[in-house]
Amino acid sequence: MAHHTDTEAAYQLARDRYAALGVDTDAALDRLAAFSISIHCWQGDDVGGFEHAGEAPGGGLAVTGNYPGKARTPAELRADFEQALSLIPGRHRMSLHASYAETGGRPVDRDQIGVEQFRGWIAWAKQLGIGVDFNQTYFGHPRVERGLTLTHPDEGIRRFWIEHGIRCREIGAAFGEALGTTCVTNLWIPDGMKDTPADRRAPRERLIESLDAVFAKPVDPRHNLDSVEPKLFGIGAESYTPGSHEFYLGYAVSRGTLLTLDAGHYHPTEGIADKISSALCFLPEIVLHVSRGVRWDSDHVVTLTDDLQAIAQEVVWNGYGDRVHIGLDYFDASINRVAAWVIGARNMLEALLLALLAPVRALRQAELEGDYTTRLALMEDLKVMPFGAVWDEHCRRANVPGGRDWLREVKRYERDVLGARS
Ligand code: RNT
Ligand code: ZN
Repeated sequence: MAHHTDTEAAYQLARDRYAALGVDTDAALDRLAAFSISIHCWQGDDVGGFEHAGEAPGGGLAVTGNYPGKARTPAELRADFEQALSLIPGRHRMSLHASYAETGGRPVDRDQIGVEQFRGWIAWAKQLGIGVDFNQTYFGHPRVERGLTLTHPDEGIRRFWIEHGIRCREIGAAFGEALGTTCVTNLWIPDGMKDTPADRRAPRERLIESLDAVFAKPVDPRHNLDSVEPKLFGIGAESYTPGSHEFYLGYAVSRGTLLTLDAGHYHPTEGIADKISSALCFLPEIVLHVSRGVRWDSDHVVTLTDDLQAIAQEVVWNGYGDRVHIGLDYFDASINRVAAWVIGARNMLEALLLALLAPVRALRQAELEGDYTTRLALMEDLKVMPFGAVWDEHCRRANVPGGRDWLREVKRYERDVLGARS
């Protein structure tokens, strides 16, 4: 492990290099510390939840791998999450799914859940001092019939899922109120068609009706904000999804909900970075599900790709920090799950730091003057700046291992804690 003085010495050199570019690294670190990432609970147990152990989520969500040590209970999931948090600089949130309800051994169906099933989560989050975001769970349930929920032609099935949606907003508001920080409740449905539909219109019109019923009752926006999440296709829904991008963009703008942009939900070369400033021309706030699509999978662990950097640049360079709720959404069961959390969250923060360390004013000045040569040259020069030294200093200030030292902690946790699970 690098001695603290080495980290600081490297930082001083880096600070001077950035200062020469007109970038204040200390200011960048202060701004980075203010970012709060909503870290998804579902990486910890392969989107399992606690309703019925061991069932695949379905709904086009495929989790592959069987790395040992998966969390089997709320206590284990919380312990693993806390372990991950201890290795991620900053103060972050948890994004929880309704399927993580604690029903105390008796079945409580999705149209029956309420805040009682989430008291344990509220108490835990309160004690940890973290905020919670919430998600309706429209998958992994027998009433997802033919892969359909809120768009199902059967009114009874729609009604069941509408009731679920309503209850989740109430639970979200309870989280927000109890924890003193607004909960964003995110609605995504798996509905779609494997093959060419004969009717693209009716399911969308049913979806509007269902959503309007879910969102009918006003909820105090200080406690809960609603967001809707588009997707273009999924496994088993290759030909049509009623809840597409245009559909939800129109819905969010007309109804005043937030819109969730998931980086894995678009066509392979279609990033979400460029959608951010467009959506925010018409919506006050949006949610990001930062993920990494690889071919047909939308949910690989977030790595420090150009796509991720482009997302962070849009948020930082446009001053959208207050209007964009950054969340993570991926699941990989083929590697240590705690490490998967840590890697993705640290990469998100690293991307934000890279964006904070760019001389935006100089870049934009060159652009305004039509000097695209300078703009390109500067953007490329930035890639070889000593960013790692600034990141390590950030970790040091946050009392979190820098570089790859965090991995040693994960390995120790795997040996001592995860290894004892069978
Ligand atoms: C699915 C959506 C959705 C889920 C999680 C589990 O494609 O991205 O957000 O991944 O809610
Ligand atoms: Zn998502």
